[in-house]
Amino acid sequence: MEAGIIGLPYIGKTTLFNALTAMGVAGESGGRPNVGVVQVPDPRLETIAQFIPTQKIIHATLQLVDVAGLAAGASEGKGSGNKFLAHVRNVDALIHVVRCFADESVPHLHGRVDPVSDVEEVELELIFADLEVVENSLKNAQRKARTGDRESTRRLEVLNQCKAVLEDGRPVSSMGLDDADLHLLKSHALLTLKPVLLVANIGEDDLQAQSEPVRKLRSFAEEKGREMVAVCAKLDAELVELVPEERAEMLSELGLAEPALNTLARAIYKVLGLQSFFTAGPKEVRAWPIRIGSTAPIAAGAIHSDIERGFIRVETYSVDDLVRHKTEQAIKAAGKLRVEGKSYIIQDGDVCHYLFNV
Ligand SMILES: Nc1nc2c(ncn2[C@@H]2O[C@H](COP(=O)(O)OP(=O)(O)OP(=O)(O)O)[C@@H](O)[C@H]2O)c(=O)[nH]1
Ligand SMILES: [Mg+2]
Repeated sequence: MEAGIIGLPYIGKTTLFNALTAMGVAGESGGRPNVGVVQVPDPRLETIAQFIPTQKIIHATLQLVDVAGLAAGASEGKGSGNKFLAHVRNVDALIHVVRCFADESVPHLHGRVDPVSDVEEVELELIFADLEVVENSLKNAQRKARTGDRESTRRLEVLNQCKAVLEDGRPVSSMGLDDADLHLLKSHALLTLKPVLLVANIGEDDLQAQSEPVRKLRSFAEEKGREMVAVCAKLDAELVELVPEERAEMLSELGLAEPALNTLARAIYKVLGLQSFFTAGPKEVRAWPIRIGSTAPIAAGAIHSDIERGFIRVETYSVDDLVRHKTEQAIKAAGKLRVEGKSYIIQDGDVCHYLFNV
């Protein structure tokens, strides 16, 4: 799982990246992106390990890519050729950071804090970047379509529709394309097809996220049905410097429930439509991210393709059942260990033992 951090310049992208990855890198200055891997916090893993003694706990991981701020050309009606967007072409989701903090000492690109127009400006840049990709692909697609095969003909049609939509200032995600058409577009890695999480970067003086700019961004997000969370990148960058006990103390002093990483990881799962199931044994207790609605064999594919291919059945129970009954034997004795077949839809938090044969 990989997410790219994007937004206008000087809005706290690298500060957030540092806070999340605890890497403390200086900045990427338009060249190579910062790349870091974070563990997705999930307290259920520790809960499971309390009852099933294990050598190690393995969290799901999220790879983060932090690129330079987007040079804005969109407001003048043209894309500014933000080449480094290439670094986020292959991510699964975009984390779009939006400045909501009001620090006078940090210059704002347009001299004012206006999150909604900032979002629109960045999204227009993404649209321009995709338009360039689509236009560059059209010639090739036209040539291939002349052979008359169905797939090539359809690809040309879809690319032309994309071009029209992008020229109209709308993202390709708004087209409601079906899976077959999306598959045809896959190799183009369009940015405006990616799920986006809006992250309001709030000031240290506004930890409850009530300032005018955040409110505006929140109502924009609600109106458009967009996912948004608020975090204070600067505060979190300071928090990661502390030892865990001090961190917890400072969080509660500030009246905050959790660090930004927890908030963000949950929101990213949501925009990607993901959930986790677990495997648990003496060697490891591990979280596996899968798409919501995955059947038992498809979910098994996250562990190993052999288990998917040779799937026989899965024995499963919930973390709550483990807490209640304390051992797998007791879960079984209480009739709470379920044996499920290949059409079973894995539920969030299922602990699974797969039986397979290859
Ligand atoms: N007051 C305040 N300042 C912040 C906050 N987040 C970031 N900053 C400051 O804003 C400045 C820019 O932060 P960066 O994280 O480098 O911004 P960026 O978005 O990565 O910038 P580019 O990579 O140049 O596009 C730094 O001086 C940060 O200390 C915040 O939540 N509050
Ligand atoms: Mg940066």
